[in-house]
Amino acid sequence: MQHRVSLTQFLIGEQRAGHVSPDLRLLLEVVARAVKAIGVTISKGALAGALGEAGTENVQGEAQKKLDVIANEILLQANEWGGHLAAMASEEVETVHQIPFDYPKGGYLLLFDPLDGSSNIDINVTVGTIFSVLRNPQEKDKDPSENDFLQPGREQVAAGYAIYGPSTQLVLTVGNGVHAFTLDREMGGFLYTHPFMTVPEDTREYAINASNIRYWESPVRRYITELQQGKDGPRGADFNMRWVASMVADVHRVLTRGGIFLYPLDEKCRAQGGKLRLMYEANPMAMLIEQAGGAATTGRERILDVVPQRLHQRVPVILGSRSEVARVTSYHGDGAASA
Ligand code: P6P
Repeated sequence: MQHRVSLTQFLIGEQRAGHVSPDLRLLLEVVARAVKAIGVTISKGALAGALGEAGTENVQGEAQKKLDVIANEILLQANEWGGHLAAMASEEVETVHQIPFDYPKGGYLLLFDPLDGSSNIDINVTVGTIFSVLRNPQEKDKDPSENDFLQPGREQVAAGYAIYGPSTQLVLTVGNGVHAFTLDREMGGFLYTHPFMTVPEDTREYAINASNIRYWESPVRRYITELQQGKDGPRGADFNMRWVASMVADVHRVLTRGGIFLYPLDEKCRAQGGKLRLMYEANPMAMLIEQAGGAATTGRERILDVVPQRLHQRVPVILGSRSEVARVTSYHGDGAASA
């Protein structure tokens, strides 16, 4: 039987190579245990009485699914006591979640979308958990403020996601490439299955919610129209489209076989600055994509260079195969950015 390296062995190797500190390694192990627990609850579906609406709204004004609330609680409770974190921030919680006073604080900030794509839960389609790790700029024993979280994505020390699909996988970067681990349900541990994932430079596959075409800015309308014209159009080749409406699933496909994922600025979300959240969706996914050789922009600037103004800030997201992201971004630079 093939011997597979465990997540723990991988992280100890990264620590010995100087890519992670002992505390960051332990933090990532806690996150891995939390997403295993989330995956177990999700896999039970209706049997756990966990489907359907929670009857509450999150800070985004979105109706929460029961599993949104459950996943959020699992991550908060798993990470409060370990001593690796100074504070946490969640898509489901308006303000910074401070570490209870009777627990020690550590040097990191953890941000997460506990259950991304939860509108897919009740139809049994792939969902995920997205997380980002920053250094705490605050003195050790002071409660971090929201401002302490407002660091550009290039400051992240780790980023990743769990994808709850036919298999449960943990996809992770600590700044030394992108690596994926598959959950061995019998042993209950993540095993190293995908070393150094890379995004092909070119692609013939794109992902966008095409029902928004009338709301897009002209550079995106131009780009998508050219793809739809296929070999008869200026691109001279046919393209395929996928849209799961679960960012983790769509980005995992890009990381696995290439592609370009777009949730661009449109007239519906212009007032909010975009649809997807910068701190715990766009930034971690942008770090993963760049670490895998791809690119990630808002259409106008590199996502990892965006200076955050608010914890739940939203941004346009265009990420994936480098040549396609460069093309769309260049169209925005053609001065045709009017809607
Ligand atoms: P739409 C899920 O709600 C999410 O935040 C992302 O995971 C996903 O890419 C996007 O929104 C889907 O948005 O407008 O297609 O439902």
